[in-house]
Amino acid sequence: MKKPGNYSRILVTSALTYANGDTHLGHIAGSILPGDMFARYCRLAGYDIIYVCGSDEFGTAIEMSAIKEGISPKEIIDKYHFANKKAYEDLGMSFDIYSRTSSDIHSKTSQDFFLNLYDKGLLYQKTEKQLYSEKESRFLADRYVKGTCPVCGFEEAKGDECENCGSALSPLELINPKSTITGDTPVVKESTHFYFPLSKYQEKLEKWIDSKADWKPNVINYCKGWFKTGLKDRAITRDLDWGVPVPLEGYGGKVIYVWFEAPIGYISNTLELFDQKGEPEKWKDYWFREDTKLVHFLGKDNIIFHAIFFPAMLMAREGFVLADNVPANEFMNLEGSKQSKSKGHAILVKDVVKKFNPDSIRYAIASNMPENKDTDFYWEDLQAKNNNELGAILGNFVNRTFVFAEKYFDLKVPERGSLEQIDNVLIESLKSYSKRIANYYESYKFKDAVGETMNLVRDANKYFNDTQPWKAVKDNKERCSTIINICLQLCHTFAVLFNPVLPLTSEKLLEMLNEDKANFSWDKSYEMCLPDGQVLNKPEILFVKIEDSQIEN
Ligand code: B3M
Ligand code: ZN
Repeated sequence: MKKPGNYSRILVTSALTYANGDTHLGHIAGSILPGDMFARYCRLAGYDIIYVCGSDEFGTAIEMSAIKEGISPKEIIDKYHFANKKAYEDLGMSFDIYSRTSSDIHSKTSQDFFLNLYDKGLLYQKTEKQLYSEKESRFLADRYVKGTCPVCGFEEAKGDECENCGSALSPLELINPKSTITGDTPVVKESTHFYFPLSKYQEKLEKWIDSKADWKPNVINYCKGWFKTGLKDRAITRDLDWGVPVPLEGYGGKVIYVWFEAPIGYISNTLELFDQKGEPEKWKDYWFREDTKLVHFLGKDNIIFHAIFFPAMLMAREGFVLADNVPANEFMNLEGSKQSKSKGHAILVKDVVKKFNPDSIRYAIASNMPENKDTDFYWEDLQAKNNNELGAILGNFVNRTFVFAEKYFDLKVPERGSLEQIDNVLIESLKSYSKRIANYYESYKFKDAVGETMNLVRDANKYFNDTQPWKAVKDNKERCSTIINICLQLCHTFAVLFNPVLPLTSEKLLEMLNEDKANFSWDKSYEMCLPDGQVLNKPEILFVKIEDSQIEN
């Protein structure tokens, strides 16, 4: 295995998707696609890498949706866990495990984590005022209450977060709070909860974040904003029935706060993965060794939990590796406004994969990825990217190369004779392209990686046009043979370099090239891997044109 820099292995996570609705392109652009592209690149680069994700199945977000759908929380997570798992598979995501936080292994891992901190005396109890609905005879935790954000005045802030300004809130901070279920105004009652002393870790966290010179400025600025306000200790239990029970006698009716246990889902997923592999101890290599590179992919609304809260928990737990990077993305909105499953303003993955080539969807998102600012998804962009780039540039190059191979060279790789300058210039450029694109992936610049890969295809098309094989085939067949040989080698290059974003197309190209998987690595992406005479398989059209009628609402 190759080593990624000073590390020996890589652990990649994508934010666990709430199993309370169908996953949409906002999730894909924020945390899922960047995680998958990075994981696919790392595998091709020869690193020891695992990629974990799964369903986030507790918390009031689940309960709210269950109430809205008139089913139980258990029914809603079973409905959407499997629906989202399938949606990700259909969109070509390559998790090593996609598990769920309602699993026994997750409950045990979360409770052990909680007890470790409790036994070390790091948690303390505090009786505090909570919002209580007399009508519903329940405490209104997190999403059970909404009101006006005290920071930005947004009137639809939730009890645990304001999606408008990204602030982490607690229900009592809301102005004019109302129950999200009944709309009634809650009263204030006392309740006792366990607290995690987050404030005690501020200094350590600041030092740690200061050491992250290569983190995205938007992530650093979010963290510095919270440091400036001053980190407050956080209640890590709730008066709820739906959740991981507090593992102590006398705490019935209380569960562990979802944002305390959900990130532990990355650990329990890793545990489960190696249990499945029959190597039950191997998970420790990924979580307890400092030469593990841990990278969290997520949207900006989850930065506080992945760059501050979870790292502080791991510092308290001791012995766990901390994130090497948290390259959070901004939002990909839908034609101007944030995608939201609860508001029904989203493009659902399950719908879009029925109508369009999954690779075209991946490519349209990746080439407009919200890496440093919000971007917008427009159907016209999907059509343009598919027709004018994937079809007209990549598909066209592959198609005319294979047409020549089939028509004039018996669908075999023709001999590569003596090279001319135009051949050498292109062949020599492959190594620098491969290195540049690798650097983009290594620094989470997916938009640049995809753009540069397509630039190479533009060069390939120019090579095809400048060498004029349609003329050479008449008056210098040997020259034509060399040209088509090189164009087929380029198809191998594209099969590798496009794999992170176009996995289906990459597979089709390998099939058409009848290629040995041993050549399928980043290091071999710029080599002339196809031997003269290799039998090719019949070509297929890689991208079908998207017609206007297909994108009209
Ligand atoms: N379920 C994503 C969200 O806020 C949240 C991520 C958990 S990652 C541990 O929709
Ligand atoms: Zn706000």
